[in-house]
Amino acid sequence: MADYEPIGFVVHDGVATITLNRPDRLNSLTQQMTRDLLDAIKICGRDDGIRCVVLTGAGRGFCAGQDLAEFQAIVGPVSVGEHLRAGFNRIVLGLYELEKPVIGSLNGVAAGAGLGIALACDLRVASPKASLTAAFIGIGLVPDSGVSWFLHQLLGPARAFAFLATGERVDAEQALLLGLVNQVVAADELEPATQELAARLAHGPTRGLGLTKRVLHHAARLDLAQTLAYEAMSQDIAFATADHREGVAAFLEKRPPQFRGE
Ligand code: T3D
Repeated sequence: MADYEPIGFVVHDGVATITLNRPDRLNSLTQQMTRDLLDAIKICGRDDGIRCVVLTGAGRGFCAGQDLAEFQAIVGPVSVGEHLRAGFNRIVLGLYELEKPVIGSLNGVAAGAGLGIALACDLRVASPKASLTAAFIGIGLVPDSGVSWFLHQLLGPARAFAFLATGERVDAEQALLLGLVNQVVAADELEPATQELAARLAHGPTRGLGLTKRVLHHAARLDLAQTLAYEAMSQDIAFATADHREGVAAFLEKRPPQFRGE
């Protein structure tokens, strides 16, 4: 297991928990954190023993986006666009394309690129202490880190524009109503509830879950006929897995399935 400082990384029983760990700055992202987070995501992709990923923050923030103090020193030698392409874009795509379920465990505020990272997770469980804000407009920037794309998908264009243009900060209950989070649990229940969900997913048919994620991503940009074709192709792959055979055998033998992620 890698030994990270600004990023906690723990693997237990098939669940990798990544903790953004710079609580005094609401886990805003430095270049070091960005690199370490990318490394952690890479490990999650390569290690077959990891079957579910949890992303959370230490302290009272989830992630407040780019560290704005460090940002001053970064831009100049490289352009903002280059900085995004080398860092946040790869984090967001890395989480989105990981063929394993990723849970965002939102302990506190998610802002700017931190919102993009939260929205790149497949599921979001939030504490009542969590809040979401795009924040970009407050510093005269446009949405990045996938925030425009995810908000357009989740809210539709008009509500997405209002959210982005006002910089509104929605609390966990509002986020639930808007469909930006899946579940709100009591603050002291956040970790156990997240880990329980993660354990359930980590004991699921990992290939089937990864393919489900891929099929949904394709469905977002294909028409029905193309989606039907993509589903059929993906079903050929899922059908060939040991977990599919185990699922059918368990059903016929009237016992719980023992999926192995194979
Ligand atoms: O190339 C590129 O990288 C460009 C791409 C940029 C992507 C982005 O993410 S742009 C958006 C950057 N993020 C923001 O603009 C958010 C800035 N933060 C805030 O607006 C507020 O802090 C929050 C709404 C997130 C939370 O407010 P609140 O009142 O709960 O906390 P606070 O008191 O503002 O923050 C607590 C501390 O964290 C505070 O430090 P202090 O006063 O205790 O010493 C604050 O300065 C610090 N902090 C919060 N966010 C950042 C930060 N320090 C550096 N960078 C931050 N992003």
